[in-house]
Amino acid sequence: MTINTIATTPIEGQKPGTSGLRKKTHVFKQPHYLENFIQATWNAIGGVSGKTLVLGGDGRHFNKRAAQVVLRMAAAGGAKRLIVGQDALLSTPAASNLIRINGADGGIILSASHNPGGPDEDFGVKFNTSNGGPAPESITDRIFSETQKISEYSIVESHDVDLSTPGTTRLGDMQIEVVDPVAAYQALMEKLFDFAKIRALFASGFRVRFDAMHAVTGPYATAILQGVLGAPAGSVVNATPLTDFGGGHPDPNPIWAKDLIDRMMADDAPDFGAASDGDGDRNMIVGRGLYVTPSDSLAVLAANARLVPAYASGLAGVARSMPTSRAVDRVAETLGLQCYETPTGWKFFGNLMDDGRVTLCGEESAGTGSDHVREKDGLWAVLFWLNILAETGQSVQDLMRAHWQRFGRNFYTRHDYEAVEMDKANALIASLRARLSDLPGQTIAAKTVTQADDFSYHDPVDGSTSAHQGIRIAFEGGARVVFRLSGTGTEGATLRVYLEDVEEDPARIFADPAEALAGVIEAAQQIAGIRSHTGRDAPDVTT
Ligand code: G16
Repeated sequence: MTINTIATTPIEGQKPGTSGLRKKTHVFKQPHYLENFIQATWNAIGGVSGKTLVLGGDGRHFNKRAAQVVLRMAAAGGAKRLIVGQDALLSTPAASNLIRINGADGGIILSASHNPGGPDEDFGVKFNTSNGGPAPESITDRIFSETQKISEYSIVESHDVDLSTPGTTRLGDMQIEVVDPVAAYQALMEKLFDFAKIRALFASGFRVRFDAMHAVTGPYATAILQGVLGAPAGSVVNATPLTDFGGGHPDPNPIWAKDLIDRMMADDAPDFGAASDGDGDRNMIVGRGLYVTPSDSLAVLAANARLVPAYASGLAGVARSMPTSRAVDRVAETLGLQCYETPTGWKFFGNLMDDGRVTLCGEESAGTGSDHVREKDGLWAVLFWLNILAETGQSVQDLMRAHWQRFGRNFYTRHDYEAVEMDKANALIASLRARLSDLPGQTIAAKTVTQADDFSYHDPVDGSTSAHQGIRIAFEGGARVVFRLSGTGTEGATLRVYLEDVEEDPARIFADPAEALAGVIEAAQQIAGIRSHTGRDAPDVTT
């Protein structure tokens, strides 16, 4: 085996964001770009000599090529064993599971998640640690610092390794195991849920439509929903992973999964609709005639967890990211559970789960998960819902209505202003920050501010602090707005405005969300001066 040591120089901008390093694909294809980042990752974790790694990706353009580079660099670094999904495919939760069940030291996931794919779109690389979860900030900071001082990388000279068939092979001293991407994940789901009940639900004529959005969950959903659980053929649509996701955004929300929403709002809609994203960690849940917000979905799973075999003995606690609505807080309070509020980014849940403090976690950005892996998990959320529906015999509509009647309702929406010039977005946030201490007591658009701060998170497990995680403004009566800049975009800045209002009056809990939120939307506009700062009259995406 010949190991080449290649001289290189630092490349600017290799700072991992909310979830790994995401850039335009052509940026990743530049000479040394991917190699520098992978070598910096190896350097940041003390090398990979003698280690076991997991590798896979969401199948987007450049996935297969990048996987070959990672394989050769893992072998050059002296890795002992590398477990890779067939055709270099693995959903993010499946990769997390493989890391955990194989006692691997970590893994590389090639994905830009819900961002579009293709030569002119996005690519990404994430590093997960031995608990199966996204690397915490302490490690991503180290990776970034290594990218700034890198001078060489090592790579084995070899032909492409054949990843098209499961089996074992070698690259130099490194053993490569090509595995079926679905098998271990499917086995895990069978342990968590009552498959017999869900099978009986489908056998009774219950209809589901799962939109895989031409992304990685296609094979998983087809094998589990249609293969094992007996949903009729055709229940899983857009099921073949494509390198450009069919030209769409593989982002399961009412905008990018509009086709599913339209079908679920039709008179002959199926009983249950769901979608997942590029790498299979996000989910969208839709009932007949009703879209369930991710925040509500988390609350419903928490409230009904005892109906599911894996969680029948109760939850240790729950967690949500700060901008996620406080619907789950109400459930936690009623059930006597501890509820944690973390910054945006799944990596912040890892410590809480490892420490046994929480079982369920969720985010407004369509992510829900539990301690079965250390990533959010799209298909898991769908099976969780199906298990609850099978157990209760209720429709999604009935379940949601009963939930709001019991716990009250947190109306919620998110407005995204995309590709805003970076300096304008920064100026908007800086201006809000400068006024935080003046805001409490002020009445803006008929809403009185009770509290305003820049969220800072103190991790109760490792004692670390993550500051400047978003501007929170709370109003009398329970409404809230949060402003933050996305950490996953690849073009300019994305301003996210998270809007929430609370309704406890049973006579008003079925109101139209747009009407219920009109007041807080106006207050947010006036407080932040979105129009004057960005020149935008309306958000690009409302979810
Ligand atoms: C990633 C992270 C999530 C985060 C989301 C949005 O999701 O894993 O934790 O909530 O991005 O982050 P931001 O608001 O910074 O864009 P995914 O599905 O893209 O990996």
